[in-house]
Amino acid sequence: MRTGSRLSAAILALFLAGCTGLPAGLDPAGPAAEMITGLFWWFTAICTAVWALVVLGLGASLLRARPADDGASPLDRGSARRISATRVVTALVGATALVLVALTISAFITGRGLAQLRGEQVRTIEITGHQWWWEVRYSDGGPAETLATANEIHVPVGEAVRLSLRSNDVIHSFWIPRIGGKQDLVPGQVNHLDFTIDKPGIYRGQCAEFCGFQHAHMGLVLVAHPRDEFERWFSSQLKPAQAPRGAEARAGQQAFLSRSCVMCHTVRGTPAGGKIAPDLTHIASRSGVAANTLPMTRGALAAWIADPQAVKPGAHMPRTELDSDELNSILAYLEQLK
Ligand code: HEC
Ligand SMILES: [Cu+2]
Repeated sequence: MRTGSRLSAAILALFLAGCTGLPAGLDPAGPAAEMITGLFWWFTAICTAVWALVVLGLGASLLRARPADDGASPLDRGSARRISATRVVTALVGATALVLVALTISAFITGRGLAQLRGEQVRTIEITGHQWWWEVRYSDGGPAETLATANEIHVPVGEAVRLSLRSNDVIHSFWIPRIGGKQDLVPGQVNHLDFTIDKPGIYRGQCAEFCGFQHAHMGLVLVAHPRDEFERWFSSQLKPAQAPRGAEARAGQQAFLSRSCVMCHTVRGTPAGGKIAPDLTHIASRSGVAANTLPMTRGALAAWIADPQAVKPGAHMPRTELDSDELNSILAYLEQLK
């Protein structure tokens, strides 16, 4: 008993010390996530009740006095007993079926509710999964309003958003626990995820389907802004890259454009037009490097560019031999791409 109570005290202490607030999956930030969280609690309540009843029944049958030992074999105890046992088993099978039907119906109702949220869809954002980063494209407003970024989705709060999800290679899964359900990104198919966010904030997400070596380093963030702040973000991202300021940054741009970087990366406003890697036009405005594997600092950028394979072994960016002047100038250039 003493060990038991110590164990539960330890678990409680862990909860109080280690967790601030609920786990992300139970802390919804919008209607879709709220519905799913509601369903989770409903399932938990029903399953807890069933478990408690089973344990009570088990306890009761263990505690019940045994029939007096009259020497008869247990097999030919009175038929009245057998009939009551049949009734009990039938009733319990019926109850089990009822519980399953109730859970199925509630899951169905939640699914319908989620589908109805799709009503007044406003903004579509295209998300493409790549091994191991997220391409994010805004192309609702025609060619003049099209932009691409990576590993960061910006949305206005209170506006219905539809993500159209594709994959460039293998199956990935999009999951930001606080905004709603998970959805797979399947090659050759377009899936959708609809949501609205109520509170401004930064919501962390992660690829949730094993997709190869660096799957665990395929993080993303969703930033929900008040509408005017979102409009400012959007119009600053629409602009082509700033021209480099200062001799070092100019040398950096030259180095960037003369190296293999341009084969894979785009920097709008320069000849760099590679399409198979993250768009770097406003790289310095993002909060993370390499699908949020590292924070956006000069040191992290340097580590990544000097040797991507040391940071993220297997990532589809090869190591480029750069001398330290070249590396420093490229860093000076990229840091200005706000
Ligand atoms: C063969 C294609 C290729 C070449 C060449 C290449 N990159 Fe990359 N780069 C990638 C890919 C793919 C990623 C995304 C890797 C990941 O996160 O898994 C990436 C990521 C990056 C990032 C981080 C972007 C972000 O938003 O997280 C930077 C910065 C970067 N590359 C700079 C460079 C520079 C500078 C060069 C030239 C010295 C270069 N790259 C050459 C393919 C390439
Ligand atoms: Cu993955």
